[in-house]
Amino acid sequence: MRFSPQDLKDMFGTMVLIREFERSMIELFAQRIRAGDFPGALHSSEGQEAIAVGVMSQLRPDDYVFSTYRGHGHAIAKGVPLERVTAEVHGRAGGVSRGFGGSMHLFWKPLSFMGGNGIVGGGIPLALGTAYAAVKRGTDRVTAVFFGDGAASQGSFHEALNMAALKRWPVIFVCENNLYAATTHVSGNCPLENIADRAAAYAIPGVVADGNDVLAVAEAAEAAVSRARTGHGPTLIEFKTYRHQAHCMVIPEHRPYLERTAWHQRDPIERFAARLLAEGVADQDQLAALRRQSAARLEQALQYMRESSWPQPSDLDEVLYAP
Ligand SMILES: Cc1ncc(C[n+]2csc(CCOP(=O)(O)OP(=O)(O)O)c2C)c(N)n1
Ligand SMILES: [Mg+2]
Repeated sequence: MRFSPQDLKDMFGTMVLIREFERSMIELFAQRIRAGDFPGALHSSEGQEAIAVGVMSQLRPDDYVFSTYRGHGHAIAKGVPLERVTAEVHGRAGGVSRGFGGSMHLFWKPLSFMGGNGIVGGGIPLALGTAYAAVKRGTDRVTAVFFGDGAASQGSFHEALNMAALKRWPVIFVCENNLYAATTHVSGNCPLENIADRAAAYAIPGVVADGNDVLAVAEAAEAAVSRARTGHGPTLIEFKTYRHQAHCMVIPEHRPYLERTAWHQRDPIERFAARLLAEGVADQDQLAALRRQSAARLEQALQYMRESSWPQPSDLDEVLYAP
């Protein structure tokens, strides 16, 4: 795996952009809720930025990605236009789904971003569809599907792993194990220490990696993508991570204070910054400039969102039915 200094700086900038985006969305949603305008649910991926950026660093623009309801980072890292993502989260007509989808339903066909899903584990079986289509059409496009630790105890997960393994379909199953499914600790729904150990039941590789280290994520993804692309079938990767925010804005924080502070010490952005400095890839001034650039980029997108109109009921047909 080789990254140029510019690649590494771009990855850092994208991680910062995702974090700025998530923080800004929480703030804007809170303002709207206070004003009596309920904008829907919001699930922040703050703390999990390294997984989105590391996995996408190994995918081509034409590789398929299935996301979750915690998917802002996946969309941004895949390269979905930030203006359109921002507008969608706020239900504006300029959004990727014309404002009818909101935070959990970001789709962008030009980059094969196959969308979020409000159903826990809902994207997992869908990923088999694009993987099968890629094989049928004789292409080498791979499919990556993201899901949580809770989703890995859904029936859909087991059926999909079984079938993808049997058919050797090109799927990368990306489990973001942030230790909790809403308020349930992972030990309350999985009897194994590692979710990745479930791969053994389907005779495919099961890999555990540090989800707060973007380079470790990229390395694990690289091996899985290469396997999938060369016809050797699926891989299950479990990334250990932690979300910085509560499950969503309407469920109060319940996780132990000491656990949260311990994980904050392993923040993926600060760790990556320290590494870039230690390896001489960037100095403090350059990192500060990258942070400012990401903030400015977000400001541009927020401006687009504010100027975007609201969707009209008459536009519904167009978004519901294919031409
Ligand atoms: C089929 C289904 N069951 C329950 C829910 C309610 N629900 C929404 S998020 C969530 C937790 C899922 O946790 P996990 O898969 O670990 O993902 P995370 O939220 O941690 O990213 C639950 C139970 C749902 N949306 N869909
Ligand atoms: Mg979880």
